[in-house]
Parts: sequence; C-alpha cells; structure tokens
Amino acid sequence: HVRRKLVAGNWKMNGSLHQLTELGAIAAAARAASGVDVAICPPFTLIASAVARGGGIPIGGQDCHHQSSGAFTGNVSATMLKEAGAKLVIVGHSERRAEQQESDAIVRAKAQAALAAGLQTIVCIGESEEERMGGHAITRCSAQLAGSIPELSGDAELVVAYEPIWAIGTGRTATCDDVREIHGLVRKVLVDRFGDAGGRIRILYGGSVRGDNAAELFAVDNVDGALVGGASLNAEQFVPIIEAAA
Ligand code: G2H
Repeated sequence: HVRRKLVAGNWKMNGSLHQLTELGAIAAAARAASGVDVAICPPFTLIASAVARGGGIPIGGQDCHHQSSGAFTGNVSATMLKEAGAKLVIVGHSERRAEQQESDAIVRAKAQAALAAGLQTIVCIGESEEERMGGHAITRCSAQLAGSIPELSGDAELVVAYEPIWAIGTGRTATCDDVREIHGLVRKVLVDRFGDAGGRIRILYGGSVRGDNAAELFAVDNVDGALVGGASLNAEQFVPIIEAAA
C-alpha cells in the first residue's frame, strides 16, 4: 500500500489568536509539499478561528466526548467539532489517559463517535517508561490496540499514533529500531483485524519529533507520518518536519 504521509500538529494547551499567524507559513509549506497531508489541532477555543484563518489546512480537536450532547459539563462532542469546521480529532492521548483517567473503553467510544461524526480520527497508544524498562512495551501496546481501536465505519479515516510516553516532550526520541518494532506490531494487529483496509491505515509516530530527527523516523517501515507537539507551535520548527515528509 502507498500511504501518504500525515504530519499533524498537536498544540496541547498552548497557542493564542496571535499564534494563528503561524498558520500562513505552515499552509504555504503544506501546499509546496504536495505528497504530504498536514493538519493542526489547537485548543477548542481556537478551532473556529483557525479554520477561518488557516489557509485551508485541516484543523482538528484534541479530544471529544463519546456522546453527541447532554449533561456533560465542560465537554465537547465530535458533532460539535464537526460543526465548528474541524476535520479531525485526536483521542486517547497519553496526557488525557493519565490526567482524565481515560480507559481504553472510553477512548474506543470516543473514536467511534468521532468516526460516526465524519472526523478523521487519530487514536493514540504508547507505553510508559516503566513498562518499556520492564520489557512490557509490546504487551502494553497490544492491550491498548485491542481495547481502543474502534470498528471501521463510514468514510471517515482512522489513524493510529504510537507515542511512547517517555519520549513525549522530553527531547528523547525512540530509536528507529524501537519504532520499527512497535509500528510493525500495530500494522500486524490492524491487518489481522481489518484485512486489506488495515494495510491502508496510517500509523504516526509521536514524541519529540523535530526537524533534525524527522527524516530518519519517516524512513522507518510503517511510519506514515508524525504527531508533533512542541515543534508544531511555530512555522520555523514545524515546516522542516513537513519538508522531511515530502
Ligand atoms: C507527543 C507529542 C505530540 P511532543 O505528545 O502529541 O508531543 O512532540 O512535544 O513530544
């Protein structure tokens, strides 16, 4: 399968209206890199403005609730994201799994709701440092895949992101061998479960991706792009990652 690379920025709880000016240069780089898909996921409050001012880059959310509406104070549903102009959403990021105690079952329900709303849905998995050191990375990622990956339904695209927790925001990146091993596992699980469609699902790597390590990561088998946190906040750092994917 030929899979286009996807480079998605996750601004986490960062950014401002002023920071949306970065989107102009990011959009220009995305147009120049014709074989690469680029997206930005800012905080909820910036989504509508980012859609309006983003130069056509797909804009997404960083989470959604699994119900479409109701008495869920502080939450935002997938259908609301869609109405705000979002094209995608990240679910199951390790920061939410840790801080909001999101279980695999909740992540899976969110992913199902997001796909049903027609959003491209990036489901995150990844082991902790303790799990990796204990030799349990594969067991942990397998369990998260089994519990978090939804059924495929409708036309919206499912994407999986592997983000080893010990590599997130730490400046430490997994080695290419570590990444090859886990991405190979993810591919096998997806093909076993979905057949040919599993071969088309894009698998992103995330965790301290930067301009100076992106090219070698993108060269690894089954690395179909990146989920980028810190380095997605400004064009100067994000554009070299887009170029490395081209
Ligand atoms: C991992 C990643 C983006 P960073 O969380 O989701 O963040 O690139 O800052 O490690």
